Amino acid sequence: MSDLERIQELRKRINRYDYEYYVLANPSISDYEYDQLMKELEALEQKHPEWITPDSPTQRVSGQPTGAFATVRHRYPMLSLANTYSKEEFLEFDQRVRTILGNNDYEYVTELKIDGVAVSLLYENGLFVRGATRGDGLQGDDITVNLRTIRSLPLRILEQDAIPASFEVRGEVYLPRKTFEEINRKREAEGEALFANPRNAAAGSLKLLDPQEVARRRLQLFVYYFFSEDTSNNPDTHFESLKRLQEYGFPVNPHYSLCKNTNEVFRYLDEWDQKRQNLPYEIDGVVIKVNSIAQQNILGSTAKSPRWAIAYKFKAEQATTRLHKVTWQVGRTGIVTPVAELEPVFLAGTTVSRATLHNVDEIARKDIREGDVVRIEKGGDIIPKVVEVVTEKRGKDSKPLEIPQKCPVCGTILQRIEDEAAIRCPNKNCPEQIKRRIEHFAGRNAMDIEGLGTSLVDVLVEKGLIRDVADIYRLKAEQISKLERMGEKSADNLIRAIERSKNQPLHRLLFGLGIPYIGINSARILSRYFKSLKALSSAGYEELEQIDGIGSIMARSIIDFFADPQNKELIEKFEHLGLNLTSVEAESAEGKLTGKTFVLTGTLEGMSRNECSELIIRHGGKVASSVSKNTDFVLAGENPGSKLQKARQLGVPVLTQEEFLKMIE
Ligand code: 1X8
Repeated sequence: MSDLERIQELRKRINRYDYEYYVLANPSISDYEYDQLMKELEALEQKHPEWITPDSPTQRVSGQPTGAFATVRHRYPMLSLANTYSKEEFLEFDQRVRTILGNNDYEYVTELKIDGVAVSLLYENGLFVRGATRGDGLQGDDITVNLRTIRSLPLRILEQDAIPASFEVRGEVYLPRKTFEEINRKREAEGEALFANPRNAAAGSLKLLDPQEVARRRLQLFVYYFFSEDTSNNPDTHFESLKRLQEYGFPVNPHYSLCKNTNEVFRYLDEWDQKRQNLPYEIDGVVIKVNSIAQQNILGSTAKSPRWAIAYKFKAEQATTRLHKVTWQVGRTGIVTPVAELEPVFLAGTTVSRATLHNVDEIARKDIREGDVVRIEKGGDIIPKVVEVVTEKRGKDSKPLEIPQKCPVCGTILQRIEDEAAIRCPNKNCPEQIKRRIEHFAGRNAMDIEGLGTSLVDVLVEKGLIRDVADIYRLKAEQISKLERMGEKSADNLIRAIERSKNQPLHRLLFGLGIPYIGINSARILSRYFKSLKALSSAGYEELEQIDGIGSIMARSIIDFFADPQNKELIEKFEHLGLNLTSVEAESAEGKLTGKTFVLTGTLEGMSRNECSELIIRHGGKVASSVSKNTDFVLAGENPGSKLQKARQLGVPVLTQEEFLKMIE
């Protein structure tokens, strides 16, 4: 067999195994055998780079980060669906269908409505050639490189007798709940803003400009439409379309059902309203489609949506309660956020007494007032939100809510931030900002001072015992033990925790400073590069910006931070107080793990990934965020992610936590 023939055979087999693994969740070969095939293919492609084709399984993550996405025009407009929220409304839809068709002779297909991001996928001669977002329905963004990273998306469809020369598939890219939670956990650890729900996270991921980064998000796909201009061989019904998509190797959500009448549709709706909590991904309703394609064509579409399909949306769980008061919270960066103080009410498993009101625009739009009865819900968001005011229950003397002009804590005139609907207290010395900055500094991912939480920070600042983060290190046990609910023992413990924190590695201190846009990872990069706080504080913009992983916004933010005299002074105080201001990494680089690069995946027992990274670095090793040929070991905990798969493909040794701990014993 020639190399070319072998390459072709390997690709076909690996694509088949990917399909079994990612679409059917039913692999037929061992990981080891898979790895051997992949390695062989990689070696052959290295020998003959001119034969690398886009459908090769080695090419899922390819290409350099793009500057922006090209705009593409959809062949057929991507319509949205009309929504209904009740069975009565569905019956009205059914009545319209019956009137237009002039008979009772039709069936429906019901499918789950995936709460994700709609995409269009184009295949030519069986090959995935282009993928796009919906955009405005007529044209969207070309996100082909990002879609290729989705392992269940066929780069080439499974072998068929006859395939149309060209066809389009539509579907929904989504994030399973678990993956979403992992992403948010990681973001929280790195001090990045959390995604409100899996859909936002999926949308944000698809818009990333670096396919490597997209691959790490582990997006998934379900497809639900098939279009082809080759009408000779097209399916007659939507049901057959779904079957065909499955035969082609696409991931089709398995819970679709053929319904002969509206009662069967209702049964499906009730069933999934019940069962949806147990699905590993979020759905926001059910899509109901007329099954026959000929009948779909008779029904046609309006400018906005087809007349042969409708979305039945589930209601988010809601409750009504009284809004006693709106409080305005000042964060560590000065942003002032409205919070609704509610009469406690039970909702979706927990008692709720506060809800976010987002920002001032939101309050104006909903005309929310103190004393109102409001409807709240727990949607995909972590914190419940106020949906609307029950205006019928509003008292006669109710007055519109006043938006504060001054900071509720320090009285400084608030500033409106353009484009963000946010208001901000510009006074960096606002007591509330000071408190929240100190709390952040003492936090788990920063200096990790155990016992110095929200309420103690509040008391210490209010009593004038601390005014900035440096003051923490001047506290005396006698001062603390006198405070309410603090004894000598807890005071001693706190002093010891404070003392210990002086030796925290530089990147934790850097992160703790709360420089805007600097998360724990960028703090690590800076620490490794500059090796001392002094060196970082005197770095110029050009030098900062050229560092791998530090962008121009971060560079600007760092410059601004260290230009502030108060922050300059802070560094001097740290020095006098004996805090560690240098990176010890360089000196301690001799250890059992010297020269070894690790990648962590999954949940570890008894330590966070962050703690584990520090352990590796302390022993002279390095930690990278993605698996490559330069990775020496992948350390896999519980529920490892795609990094494990990648490690296997590249033949990188995978360690259990136990094996890893033995290495550094
Ligand atoms: C949107 C969605 C559709 C389906 C599932 N999830 C969605 N989010 C489906 O048809 N199974 S159809 C659709 C649309 O046409 N806008």
